[in-house]
Amino acid sequence: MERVGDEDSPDDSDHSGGDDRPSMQLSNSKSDRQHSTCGKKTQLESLLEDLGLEHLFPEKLSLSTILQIDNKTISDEPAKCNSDLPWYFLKKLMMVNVKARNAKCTSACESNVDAASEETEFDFDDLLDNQNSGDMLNPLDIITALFLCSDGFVRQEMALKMSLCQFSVPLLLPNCDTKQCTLMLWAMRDIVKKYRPQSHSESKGFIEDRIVLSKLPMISFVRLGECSLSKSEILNKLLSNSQQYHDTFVHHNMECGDSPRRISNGLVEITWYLPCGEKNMDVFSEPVAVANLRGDIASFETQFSFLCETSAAVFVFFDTLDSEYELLTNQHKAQIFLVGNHQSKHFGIDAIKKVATKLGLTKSNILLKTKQMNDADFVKTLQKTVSKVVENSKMKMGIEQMADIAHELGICVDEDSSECQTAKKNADAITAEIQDILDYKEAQLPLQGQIWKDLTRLEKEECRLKDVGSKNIEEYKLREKQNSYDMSNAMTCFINAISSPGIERYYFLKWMRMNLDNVSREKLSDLKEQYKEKCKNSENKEEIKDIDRQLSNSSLGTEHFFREMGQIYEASLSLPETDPSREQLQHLPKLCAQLLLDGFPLELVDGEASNIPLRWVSDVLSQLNDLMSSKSKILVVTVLGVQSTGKSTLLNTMFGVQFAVSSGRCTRGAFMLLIRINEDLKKVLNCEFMVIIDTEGLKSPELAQLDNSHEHDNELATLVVGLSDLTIINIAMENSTEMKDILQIVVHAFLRMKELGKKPKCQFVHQNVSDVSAHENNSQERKLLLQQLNEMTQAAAKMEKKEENKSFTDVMEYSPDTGNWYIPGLWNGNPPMAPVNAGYSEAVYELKKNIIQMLGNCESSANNILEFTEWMKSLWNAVKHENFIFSFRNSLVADAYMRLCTEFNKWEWEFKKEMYTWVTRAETKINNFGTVAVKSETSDMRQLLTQLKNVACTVLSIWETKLLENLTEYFKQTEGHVHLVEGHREDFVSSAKSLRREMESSMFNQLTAAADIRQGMIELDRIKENHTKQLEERVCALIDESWKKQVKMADKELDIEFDKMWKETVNELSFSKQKTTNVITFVSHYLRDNVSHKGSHACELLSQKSLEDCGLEPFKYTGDGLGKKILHSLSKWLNIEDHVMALQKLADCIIESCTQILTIWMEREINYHDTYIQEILHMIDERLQNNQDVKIEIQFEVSLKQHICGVAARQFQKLHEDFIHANDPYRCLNQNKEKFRTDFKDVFHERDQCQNKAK
Ligand SMILES: Nc1nc2c(ncn2[C@@H]2O[C@H](COP(=O)(O)OP(=O)(O)O)[C@@H](O)[C@H]2O)c(=O)[nH]1
Ligand SMILES: [Mg+2]
Repeated sequence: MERVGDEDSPDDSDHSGGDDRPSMQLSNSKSDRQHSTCGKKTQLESLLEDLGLEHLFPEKLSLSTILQIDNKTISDEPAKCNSDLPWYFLKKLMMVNVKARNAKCTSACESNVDAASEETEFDFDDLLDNQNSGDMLNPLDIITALFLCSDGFVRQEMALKMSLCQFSVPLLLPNCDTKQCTLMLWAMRDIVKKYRPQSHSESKGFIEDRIVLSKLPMISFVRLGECSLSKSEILNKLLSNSQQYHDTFVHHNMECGDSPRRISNGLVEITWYLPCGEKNMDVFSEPVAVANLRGDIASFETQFSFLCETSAAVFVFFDTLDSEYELLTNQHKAQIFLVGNHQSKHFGIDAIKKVATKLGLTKSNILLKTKQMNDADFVKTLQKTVSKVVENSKMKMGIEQMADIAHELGICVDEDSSECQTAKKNADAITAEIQDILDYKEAQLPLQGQIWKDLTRLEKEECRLKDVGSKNIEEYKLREKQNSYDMSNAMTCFINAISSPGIERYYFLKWMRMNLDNVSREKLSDLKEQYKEKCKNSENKEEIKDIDRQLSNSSLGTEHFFREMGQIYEASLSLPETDPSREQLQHLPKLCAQLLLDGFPLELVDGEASNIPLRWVSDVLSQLNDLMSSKSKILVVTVLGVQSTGKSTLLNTMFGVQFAVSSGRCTRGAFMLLIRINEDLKKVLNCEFMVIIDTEGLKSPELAQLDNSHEHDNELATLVVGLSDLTIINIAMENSTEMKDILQIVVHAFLRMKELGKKPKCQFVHQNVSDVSAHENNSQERKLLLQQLNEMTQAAAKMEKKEENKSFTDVMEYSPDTGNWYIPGLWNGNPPMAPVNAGYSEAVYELKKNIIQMLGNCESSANNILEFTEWMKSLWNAVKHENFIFSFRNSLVADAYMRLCTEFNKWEWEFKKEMYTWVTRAETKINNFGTVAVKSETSDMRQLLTQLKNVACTVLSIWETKLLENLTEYFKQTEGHVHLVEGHREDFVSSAKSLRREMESSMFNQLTAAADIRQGMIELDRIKENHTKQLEERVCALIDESWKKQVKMADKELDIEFDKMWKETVNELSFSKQKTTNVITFVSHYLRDNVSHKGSHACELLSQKSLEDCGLEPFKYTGDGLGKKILHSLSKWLNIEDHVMALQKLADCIIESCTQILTIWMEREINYHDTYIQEILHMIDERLQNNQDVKIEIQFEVSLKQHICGVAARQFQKLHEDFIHANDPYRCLNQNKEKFRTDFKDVFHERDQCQNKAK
């Protein structure tokens, strides 16, 4: 269709005037000469060769290549030769640097300048000899070449970043060799724009849409023949608002913009004007797409036809309109506007008239730049015309719809490949089923719902010693339940699709991601609207909570599918190894490992359940290890910060990755991804991969209302900081408090956990600070920050009895001088039309270089993936053990809570002791019941018991009231941050109440037991008292009988007779046998309770040894564990010796005291009571606390308590058994059995003899 070969066509760069024509000609002829020397090489080939890209054509450049970190990443060196240019452009573009297009080789121009300045006598002709030699490459050529060489995913990335920079992006990509062009539909699919048209400006609502789906009017700008107006520059002015000019399109007056275009003629670029809803700011009040064709429409008829078919209007720029008007009259669909320059030499009004009549154009369709007009005036006129078109146009079309038109015109679409189409079909099949997201998740992704949350709870409870024992069965049941689900339709499709070979799976994942985003966006925007509405009125707490839940429920992304996959896999592991449905899933970890290696993120922590699917993640990582060369070293970088403070944006800018950016979802969790380090940097960094972890949903206002929010946030933060070699702490001024809260808990948790043998490095990033003097001005603030961090570290250290940690830097590696980065705001101007701020990109780049440098100098805690996995497991285990601290907002609250606890424990102890004394007295009363001394009061034991119980209730009530009053009093005081725990007040009130209930039932039991014993004893006494009489009666009867029968009773028969009689007596007894209990379990319980607040390490130590095995040998403290680290240093070694000895002394002392108390109890012949072990523990605590001489390590404390409790438990058991033994009426009676038997026989013989004598 095109009539003229490009090589012959005159240069058609847009340029503003004819003045620099000669140089253009010159450069053109130069490049022509070049071409002729190249022989048979085509134009495209020769350009690609100049750029060093020939090996990547066509479409061979992949994301993994451009994302890897190499020498160029950290060197600031400018491009030296043409083959540097594409990489220079890509590097800058990936970091959304708006200066990316200003790529130029330094060698050429600098040498010119240098030469000129050195020469004393210079040739004036040089001044005219433009530096723009033929070597210079037009940025459009570089962009076109890169697009031609890139695969679909790089194209998407480039288009996305270009649109963030507010650069125009290719719509139709030409191939100047084949004359074929391609519609860049896929490439633009990732672009999502937010804007507010006039119609929404009242409500302050906005539209967020994937731009290829938005139906917008398109206005196209093309050139016919020569034109002295710079079309692109005029377009840029047209699109810029008055305060801020921005180069959307590359134009002639830009750096290298005047270099001849070698391959980019026929390129159609597109950009969008999107309003912000401010009348005074918006150039157009409604959104509009603007397309720009490079080159002459006479040479690119296909492109022109396409534009005429798809646009609302086509503006044709020209100088002369002689023969070409047929080209214009052939087209029908779009409105045609003629734009001419009256100032041009070639301008002829006659031709215009002719064309206008032929096309039936009115005056408004013809715009001429007259002599009286300057550029600004002209642009104004143009704006007015375009506005009118936009307002009245019915021709609105999304880019997706343009695909059909493209096909009709023989234009390819970049989505035509079968891989892309199959992938789309597969993805659509899954997402088309989604009606209601929550229902969908329940039906199709059931394993991650309540079951997974229950499993999580179970795991944590087990670790936190809340509920021991039943775990395994319950877990098994839950896994069984998971297995009972057939794999859902959606999951079957999903797994099949990601198992597809080659590039198809990546297309599929991208389609899924985009489809799901579209669905979620739709559902969530409505909920967000409601949320905002409800938040205005803070009364609606419940409703807000409900919307929160819905928001959380309504988010759906690919991570949910992967999460389900993980659960299916984990559940299958509980099946027998040969089970077909288990075998079927064995390949999943490998699949995911491959994806990770290709740069896809893996969900590390599922923030909704706040758990790591450990088996799944470690199997994936172990497969990853197999895929990488086995010793591949890694370094871990994490970003931490409050929700929506630009963390993902920061990482994406820094590493060119694609973490989800504020897509309106409310997710929580941590994702990791891998970035390859190129050969040239491996040595320097001493690692082959960088692991980047992004956290989501921390302190999210939407999630804050949900239960366990603090706990989940704190767990997540602690885990990721612990995992990383370097943590970027992202702070935006407005929410620095929340970040400080989290940091406190992280530091606090670190102090409690033994796992961390290293100090995590951290860097603070302050976003939205743009002043050049930021670093200077904020030194005060930095000091303050550090001071606050120090204070809270001290508070935490004090609570944990680790006072050697005096400052934040004792726990984390941080330098106030080099550890702070000030990053200006992301946008330069007002979104949506604002490009990314160059200052942002540059500042992030500085940070990136610094981070990489720092990592080069750091010793990694985990050297390879396997170690990382192990490290993660043990860290997570520690986090799971750590329940106490995570539930607080910050250390101050935790501290205040602890204080209250201590107070409360005191009151509780007092209460218990008092009740114990009372009960002991009551017991005495019961024991004395029926004896001569106290005969008076009541004669009935049951009556006495009831009486005592009534009194007990009164006493209990008095003490309960007292406890509650204490609590009220406590909350009245102003010191000690009492207000911080106001929220826990109710807990303590109910604690008091339940304590009373507990005491009541325990006291009643005690009284009843004592009464039982006493009753038995009374009966026993009665038996004893009566036994002589009874025996005599019985004996008489026997003797009578034997006389009657004339037989002599032998000893044996007497025995039988007695046994019969005994049995009858026993059967008549009203009391039963007393049972002994296992005291050791009670002791264990109280010991655990006592230690449980001392951190995960303490709990772990405790669970390592059972109490039965404790205290069997004399206590000997070796100081194991603490000595290991510093054994090598002799002086310290000696200190340790001293230290250990001091501890041993203290222990001996405490043990001695305990032994004394125990001995006293043992001598008293009383029954065991729970207060005894509590008293022992109290005493140990007191002694440990009061000791001033030695620092107490947790290992020491735990093992000492275990020792003492072990000894005590055995003694108590004996005490208890002895008591029962001594006080069981049943037993007492039995003890007397033989005596009775002898008595019986004696009486018999005596009587018998008497009888005989009498005869
Ligand atoms: N004004 C402004 N907006 C930003 C800045 N950084 C990020 N954003 C925007 O804030 C939103 C949330 O960013 P995102 O990276 O998803 O935050 P994350 O939740 O911390 O990961 C996005 O729409 C960003 O474009 C910034 O420095 N200034
Ligand atoms: Mg994020």
